[in-house]
Amino acid sequence: MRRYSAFAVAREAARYHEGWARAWRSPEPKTKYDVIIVGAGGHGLATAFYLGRNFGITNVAIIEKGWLGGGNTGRNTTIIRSNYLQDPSAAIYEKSRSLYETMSQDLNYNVMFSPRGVLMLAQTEHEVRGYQRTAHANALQGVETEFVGPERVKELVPIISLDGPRYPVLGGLWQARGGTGRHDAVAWGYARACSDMGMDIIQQCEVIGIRKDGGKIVGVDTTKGAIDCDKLGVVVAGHSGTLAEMAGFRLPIESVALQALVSEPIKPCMDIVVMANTVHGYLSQSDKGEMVIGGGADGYNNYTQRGSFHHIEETVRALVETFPMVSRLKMLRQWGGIVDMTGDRSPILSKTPVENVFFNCGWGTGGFKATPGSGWGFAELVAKGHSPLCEDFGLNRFREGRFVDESVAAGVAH
Ligand code: FAD
Ligand code: PYC
Repeated sequence: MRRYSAFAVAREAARYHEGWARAWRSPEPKTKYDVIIVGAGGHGLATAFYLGRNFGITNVAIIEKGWLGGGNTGRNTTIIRSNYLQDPSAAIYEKSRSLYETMSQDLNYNVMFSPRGVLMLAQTEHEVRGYQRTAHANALQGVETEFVGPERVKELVPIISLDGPRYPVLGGLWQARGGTGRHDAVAWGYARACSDMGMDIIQQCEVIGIRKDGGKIVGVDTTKGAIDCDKLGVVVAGHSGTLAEMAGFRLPIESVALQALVSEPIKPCMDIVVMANTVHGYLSQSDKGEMVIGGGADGYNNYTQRGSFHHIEETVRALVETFPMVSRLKMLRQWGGIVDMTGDRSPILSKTPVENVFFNCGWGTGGFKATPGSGWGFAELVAKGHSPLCEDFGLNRFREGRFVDESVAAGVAH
């Protein structure tokens, strides 16, 4: 793979950009791989990358039913933070946040990580207490956050109205090293590096069956034929329940649509990310100037990758109270993704009842920020059978009642 650099950009500019190579190969599947990863979202690709980079396992196929990064990876609002309450969560999300800091250099691909800071507004007394508790927990975990008062909130976000009629702003949980990243670039960067290591990324290829022999994985059936493997990692977010059914067990997961929208581009007006979890709305400004707005999840299970008007109305109505300027914006686009929700709102990174089949799912509404950390830990689990980062996120926690409860603590109250 030829390295991307300022020199390469200048050279290609001089010859009409005709010398760029394709970023990744599109091979036909081989008959057998050491490891198959199902799902070329950020988490699947990151898993494959760290299998190669950290464990030297490169006879790997990543199988994707659509196009790589076309699932939730390309549909999220790109918020990156690690201000979780429970220790196992803080460990994996902080590992992830720190990997984002060097990701562009590690992948030789500009993922536009922007550590502009993330502020979670406290708009009820309950939220004030909750976020103060999280700030204390984060201090013990080595995660830098602080609870700030309304004056500091106004300094950080001058366009905010502190005196909302329903929910005045009482303070906020501030993580200065949180921020955003370009979600497609994360998938593309990992894909390019995986392809460069000799891994096969097979797009437009749906896994339709999982073959076992004596309780052990043998391979998968796909729309491009049967492919054998020694180990299988399933990383398919909202479709995890379907793949688990193919493998012969059930997962404690529900799939719902979560949606987002963007406004027309406007001049720079907000240089941090703000989340207003009580009213279910979050806001940041993209480099193009669009206001990126996230809303709530559907209240019923479904597999529809699109939004619904009542959510848009609800989200925008709520945000207008706190950000009156939103009322003057035209909205450009809206979309939805299918998120995989567990009861304790924590992920599943686990062995399964089928030998050498591993599942990585349950990231729900908050897995973009976890992409590199999840890949790092899950690769270790697949390669070695255990991983300190994944230990508390096994399937057995649901049977044994050892939940990692982030359902309200995570501050994404949907
Ligand atoms: P995906 O990117 O969905 O990848 C799974 C892949 O598996 C898909 O490409 C799919 O096509 C493929 N697949 C499924 N079934 C099969 C099959 N049978 N065969 C082959 N391939 C298959 N998180 C944050 O941290 N910050 C945010 O701001 C944020 N905002 C969000 C906003 C919205 C609107 C949505 C929908 C999500 C948001 N999230 C956010 C959550 C985040 O996007 C996800 O948790 C994360 O992207 C999941 O990544 P993934 O790689 O596991 O899944
Ligand atoms: O987890 O930070 C998050 C998030 C923001 C929007 C959706 N999820």
